[in-house]
Amino acid sequence: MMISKVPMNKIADKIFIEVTIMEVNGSGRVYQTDGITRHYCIIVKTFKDIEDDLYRFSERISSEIDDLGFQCEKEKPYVQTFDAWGNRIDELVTCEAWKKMHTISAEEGLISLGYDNPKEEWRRLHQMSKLYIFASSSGLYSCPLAMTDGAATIIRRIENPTSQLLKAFQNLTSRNPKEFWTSGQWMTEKKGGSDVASGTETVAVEQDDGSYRLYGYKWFSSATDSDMAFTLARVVDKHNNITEGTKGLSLFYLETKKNDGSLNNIQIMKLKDKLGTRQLPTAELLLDGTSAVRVSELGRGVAEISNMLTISRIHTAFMAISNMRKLLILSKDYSFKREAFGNQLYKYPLHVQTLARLETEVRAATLFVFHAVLLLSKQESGNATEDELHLLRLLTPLIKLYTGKQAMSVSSEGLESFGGQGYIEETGLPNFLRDAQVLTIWEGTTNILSLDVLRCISKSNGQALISLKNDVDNKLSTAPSDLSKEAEKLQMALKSVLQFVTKNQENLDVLTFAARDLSYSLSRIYMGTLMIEHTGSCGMSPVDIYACKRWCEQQLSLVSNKEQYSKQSSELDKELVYG
Ligand code: UCC
Ligand code: FAD
Repeated sequence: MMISKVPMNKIADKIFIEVTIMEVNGSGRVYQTDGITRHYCIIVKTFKDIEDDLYRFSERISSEIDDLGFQCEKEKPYVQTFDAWGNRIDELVTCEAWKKMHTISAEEGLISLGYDNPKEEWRRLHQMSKLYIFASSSGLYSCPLAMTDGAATIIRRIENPTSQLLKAFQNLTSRNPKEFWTSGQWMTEKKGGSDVASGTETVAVEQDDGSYRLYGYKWFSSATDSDMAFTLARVVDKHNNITEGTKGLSLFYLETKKNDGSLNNIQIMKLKDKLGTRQLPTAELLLDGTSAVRVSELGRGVAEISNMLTISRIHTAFMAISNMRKLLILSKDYSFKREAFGNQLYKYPLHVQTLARLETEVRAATLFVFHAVLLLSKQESGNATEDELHLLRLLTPLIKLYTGKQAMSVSSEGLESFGGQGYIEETGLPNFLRDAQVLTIWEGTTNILSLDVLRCISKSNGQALISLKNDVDNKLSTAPSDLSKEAEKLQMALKSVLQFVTKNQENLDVLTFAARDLSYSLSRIYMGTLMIEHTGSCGMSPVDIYACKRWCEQQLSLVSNKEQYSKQSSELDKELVYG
């Protein structure tokens, strides 16, 4: 049977690449397509190399990669548990397109770009711009890449790494497809994925040579074909005891295969049957004496692996904006092709209004996510100020949690814009919705990330919020006069959020109860601020002003009413849910 999907046409690709460039640059340029005039921003000279690379890569995406991505969706991975002679082999079988994604990722430097030239402030922006246009066509190969990037960051942070770790780093950041490695990140066990401190039962037994053997059951492993992994386990001391809780968890490095190519005492128990991300081989793994090396101090596993989470959470937000943008481009394209009641869809203001609302969401999200990467670039190149470091720490959970939710609503509306075809598998469209749902779950659920926002605020003694306020004040101080009302609205909303936090700083119960609303409020306020800043810096168009106004029309501060976080509300919530 021939399966055809909605084509990623040249115009769609071009818009995609233009939007990417908009996010990394600063002065004005007009781009016209299908009657829609849009303003984009480019400092061509400074970014000439990046721009050339992005255009070339976008050509490769439309001519080669997009079809491979679709192929990955059609040919799902599976496990061959036994060979013809009954020997247990647990061989993970992936399709040719998936393997080709590995080659492309190395050739295009999708990881190495983030690590070459450590002092170069723009390298992360370059890398992430490529990932932005790659993710939605990658057949979810961007998932192992996210963990690979996180793993490289972990190794780079290790003082005096062993030659084994140095070699792993070289492999993770290689542009040679034969040498390029991917990494897994195994944190989740049956008893807990959010609460790894209570959930982790895997133990590590020290060997005479100082290495360890791991015994346990890893409940989710999404990069099952990876060459290595970082994982958490509890070291068994010489009295055969372990330490419970976070303080008992250490971080381990392991290679998934032995020198002879067999698995490192790992059994692939099964591949998960999932709602979406079906391209991805997500497995349950039994570690039965897996050889590993401890890479954190004893009991510092969670703190260390958090550095990996920072990177993979940023990648998750990239997948969100990449998928939203691609679906929206396809919707816009469809509105010129589909006729109903005698007109093409784009002639109906109500339909265009629906797309305009999505466009506003995607624009705001794109600025939000790219801004975090700008800060990451600064941090890694040693050029970030104290305020910027605090802001990066705060924005990381915010971009992940907020764009994950946006991806769900935008995908749902985006599918609807295709009518019945949005629901039909052969179009390739249902994947957008299926794959969006995971963005709110993996790498930390919305609530867990909201609690991480609180952790960040409390660990910095509130400095993270002060840094955010300074930045918002600074950005809004140059707001164009056409947007002064919106700037004021944003500032009022932030003031009310900060007052709420200050008033309740001693009341952890209220803050914890309000964590999600607080996170949404901060996200919306900061996204509005970035939109105004962006509009001011790239030669305002009426459309940009309109988009800012639209964004600021929504409820910016959700936490102004403290009563909703009272004990009484909590009791009523309970009654409402379980009564
Ligand atoms: O889902 C996964 C992979 C999916 C596939 C790949 C996706 C990428 C796709 C990209 C596009 C396609 S891997 C599993 C992900 N799992 C999680 O995200 C876990 C969620 N749970 C949490 O985040 C929790 O908040 C925990 C586990 C961190 C909480 O644990 P504890 O035991 O309550 O932790 P503590 O005691 O609060 O923190 C322990 C230490 C502290 O440092 P010290 O001891 O110095 O005070 C914390 O400050 O860890 C530090 N810490 C952090 N540091 C905790 N979280 C962070 C953080 N986010 N950043 C910095
Ligand atoms: P739970 O912790 O049981 O959460 C259930 C609900 O309770 C959630 O809504 C959560 O927000 C809420 N909740 C929990 N605690 C609190 C609280 N204190 N306050 C308020 N609400 C709370 N993990 C890996 O380690 N490696 C992988 O490669 C990997 N790949 C994955 C691939 C897929 C497709 C999926 C779906 C998951 C994958 N995971 C992986 C696991 C994922 O990271 C976890 O499922 C996730 O972190 C949530 O953990 P949990 O399933 O234990 O949910």
